[in-house]
Amino acid sequence: MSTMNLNRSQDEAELEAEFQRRIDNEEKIEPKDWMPEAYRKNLIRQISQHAHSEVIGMQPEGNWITRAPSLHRKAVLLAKVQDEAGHGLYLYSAAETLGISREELIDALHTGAAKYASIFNYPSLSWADMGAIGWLVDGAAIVNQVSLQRTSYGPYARGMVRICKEESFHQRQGYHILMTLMEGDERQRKMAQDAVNRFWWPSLMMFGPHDSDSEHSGQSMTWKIKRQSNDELRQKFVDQSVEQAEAIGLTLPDPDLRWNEERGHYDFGEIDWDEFYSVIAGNGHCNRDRVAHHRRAHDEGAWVREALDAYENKRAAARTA
Ligand code: BYC
Repeated sequence: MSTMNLNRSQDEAELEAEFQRRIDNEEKIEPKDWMPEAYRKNLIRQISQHAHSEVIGMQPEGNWITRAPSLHRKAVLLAKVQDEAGHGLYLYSAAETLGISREELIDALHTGAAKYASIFNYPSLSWADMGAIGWLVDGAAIVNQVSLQRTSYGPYARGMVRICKEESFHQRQGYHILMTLMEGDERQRKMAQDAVNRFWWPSLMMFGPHDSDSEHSGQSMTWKIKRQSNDELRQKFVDQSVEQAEAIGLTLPDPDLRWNEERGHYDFGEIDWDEFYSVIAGNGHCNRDRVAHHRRAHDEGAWVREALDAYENKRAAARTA
């Protein structure tokens, strides 16, 4: 190794040690700070996939806006779906602070290079699904995102604080839909139970593979990108959901679910990991439709982006003049 290269790798090692010291001290890393290239790449991966999930996640609920059972429910659902677009915006903006463009991020979604949460590849078949999505999907997202409020990258952590406030409203509106159906007639109660039966297991999959199979967890925990492991967060979600289900008379579709006095947690059955890996590989019920729909909406919005650019150029020209 030449002396110049040796000096460079020594400098790099010192910078990396200082970086880890700041992380260990709970300091936030900000966009202009030095960071290892692998930290930057890992964050772009996670934040952009998080953003894609928010935006693709608008589709299953968007499907029911025109069929909401009352004007009140329609207004609430519309506001909720708009919030998801906002979450996508905060997250894309946070990813952009790491030196990647919005076009590159969207392109990765369209080509399949970037994933989004597996749950959104399941269809929304009934009005009760709006309840199950709000209660379980947003509920699982909150458990994960509360933990991410303490993530080491400043813009991501701050985005999470705001997102969590909105998610609490989302979860309550979902629970309220299910509660109302459970107070209704036999058909309505069946509809609510059927939605929970279909969304329970995919919600548990939202937390990712078991810790022992989680490729990124080790490094992400050292860098405090992740603060709690996939299995820890999944357990927390199961524990909170059991009582909420019981309170309104719903049953969770898992015969192995029971309180474990020794552990102080609920035991639960094994997730169908073949299904999980098949869905994240692109073979879920809705993968192709979700991405095709996003592509179409993106293409149809091209004129808006062009108009914004033209306006910005005009303003810049006026400033120069
Ligand atoms: N779905 O090493 P692992 C919402 C991938 S939206 C798909 O454990 P990591 C809402 C993983 O990406 C909220 N893929 O990864 C919106 C990796 O593949 P790559 C969404 C998954 O990153 C609208 C591979 O499997 N929340 O609330 O350490 C309406 C190995 O996994 C999944 C977030 O996005 C999955 N479920 O941990 C309603 C949270 N799980 O990237 C509601 C932010 C794993 O190497 N993300 N994979 O190709 C995270 O916290 C972490 O990325 C995860 C995974 C816990 C999801």
